[in-house]
Parts: sequence; C-alpha cells; structure tokens
Amino acid sequence: MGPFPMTLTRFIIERPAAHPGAPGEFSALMAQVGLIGKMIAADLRRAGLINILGTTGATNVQGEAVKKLDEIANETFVNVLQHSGLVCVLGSEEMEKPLHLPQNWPQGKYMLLFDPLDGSSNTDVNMPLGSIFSILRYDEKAGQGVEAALIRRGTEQVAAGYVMYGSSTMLVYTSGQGVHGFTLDPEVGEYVLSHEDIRMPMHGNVYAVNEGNYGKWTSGIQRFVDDLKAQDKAKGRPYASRYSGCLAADVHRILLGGGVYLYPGEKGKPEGKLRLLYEANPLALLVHQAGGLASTGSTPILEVEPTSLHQRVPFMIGSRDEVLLGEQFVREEARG
Ligand code: FDP
Repeated sequence: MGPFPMTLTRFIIERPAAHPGAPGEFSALMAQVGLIGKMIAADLRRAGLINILGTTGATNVQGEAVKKLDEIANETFVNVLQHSGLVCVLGSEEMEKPLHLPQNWPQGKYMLLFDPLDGSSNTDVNMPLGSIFSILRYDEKAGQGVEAALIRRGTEQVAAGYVMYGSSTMLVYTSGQGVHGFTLDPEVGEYVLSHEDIRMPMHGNVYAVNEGNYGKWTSGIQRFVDDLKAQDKAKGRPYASRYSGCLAADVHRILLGGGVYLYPGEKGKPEGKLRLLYEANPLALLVHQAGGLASTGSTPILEVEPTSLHQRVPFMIGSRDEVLLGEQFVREEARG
C-alpha cells in the first residue's frame, strides 16, 4: 500500500493558515462543494441513459433555453447547501433573485455565487462541462439587504474555484493562498491532491475564443487575434486555437499550459456575454493567484465595480504576457 493520499478535507485541515476564518467551517463548506461536484458528475455520466438531456422548454434570466441538466445542477447546489448550516445566501445563473436561507442564519456566515453548469451547449454531445463558484462572507454589520450583500467586488471573494467534468472530474480552488487542484478518485469517491500550487506560465501558445464572432468584435480585438494567428515563427506565432465552448474547461487548459481565453464585448453589445459575479470574478481570482491576469481589456476584472447580480463583462484571462498584449491592442484602438 502506498502513502495515504492527500484528500481535499485533509489538505484544508492541515493548512489552517491558508484558509479564511475557522478552518473547520471552511473545510465543511468545501466538502459540500465537493459533494455537489460528485453528484453532478454522477448525473452527467448517466445523462444519456436516464432521459435528462435536452431542454426543459423554459428560458432563464439570461434569456437562454434552460437545459434539463442546468436545472438539475442548480437544484443540486440548492439542496445540498440549504441543509448545510454554512451558507446563508445563494446566487445562481439559473435564479433571477438570490435565495436567502434564513434557516442557516446566524451560523451560516458564507454566501455562495455559482454557475451550476457552465458550457451547457456541451451537455448533449458528451463534451466537458463545469460548475464555477465564488465564496463571500456575509457581513451582518453592513446591514444590507440580501441582494446587495452578494454584489461585491472580486477582491472581496474569500475563495473561488470550479469543478470540471472532463475525462476525469477535478476540483480546483483558491482561498487566496495559491491554487490547488484535486482529482476525483472514482474508486473511493474522494478528491485527491493532484496539482499542488499551480503556477501559470508567464507566456503560452494557445488562444481560446469563439472566432465565429470575429465580425462582431471591435477592431482592437480583431487585431489582437490576427496578431496571435500571424505566420511569424520568430515571434512564436501562430498560436494554436483551442475552444471547447465550456469556459471552465478552456480556462483550465490555460491555467495549466498558459495562453489566453477571451470572450470580448461586441460592437452592439460592449458588455459581452459572460457574467461578472459567478464566472469572471472566481476565475480571475484563481488565475491571479496562479500568476496570471484577468481583464475587461482595460480594467482588472477583480476591480470592476459590480452593480447587479447578473451583470455581464467583457473578459480576457490567461498568462500575463498575452493579457497585457490584449490590453495594449484595446488601448491602441481607444487612442484611435
Ligand atoms: P454556455 O452559455 O453554453 O453555458 O457560461 C457561458 C458559456 O457557456 C461559457 O461556458 C462558454 O465559454 C461560452 O458561454 C460559450 O459561448 P458561445 O457559444 O457563444 O461560444
């Protein structure tokens, strides 16, 4: 028998200094997030067998068709967390309003924002999916309403991460002390530390973007992508294009191997597509902790002042060199 593996729970308990507040509570919360990941992974594995593919017929707050699996994943988050005693407010891509859990008050000092199933166009085609989460602390003294309490800058997150459902299920998180990745061992149902203290390369050779939107982008973004594709071996070009349609999976590749993911604003839609509070902010915190950058093109994502729960934001994330280069193209366009 080999050495006892470093499980997620053991990792959190053995590194109390690296975790916000009482390590017991934080580890309990991460264990619940891990459980949610296992339950969603189990549903995804069997989705094609138990008639839970396809759409529900409803439209969500974003105006997008709701997939059955979106709804199931959202219910999984809510059902697990409402009985946890650890979280007092939940905000989700699939819920127009935040869900206040008075039964968890006063003991539940955390709040969770999440995209329960990221990359939902991948559900019916057996491609990667993710769940993205952002953890905040509820500040009773601030005396705010539930919704206002959730609408906070990215710098105020106490932890963030994602569960990625790919060829294996991985949970990657940061609580402000490095980024750590755990792979679910399906034999024993435990997350085991597989990627400790992930550091992103300063520079990569991959870009991820939905290039079908090229004609809708502003000229700065077009020039940036043209530059990455230039036939210029001396400058390390062209970059390879890799886009799965699942933000968590695309950012995961870039977190490990470097490069840049972007979902820019468009000419008639400068705010872009992705959501600030439960997509951009958590991934920005992770990438920032791993030595990378995340930007709107002109402002660091973590410094964007949020105004509403489902706010969208143009998004550029990855290795420092590529994000700085992207910002340079955006600046040049602004100068005219
Ligand atoms: P989806 O709407 O399919 O859930 O969350 C938004 C997101 O997926 C990201 O995961 C993904 O990167 C992007 O949108 C895909 O959008 P496009 O289909 O426009 O490329």
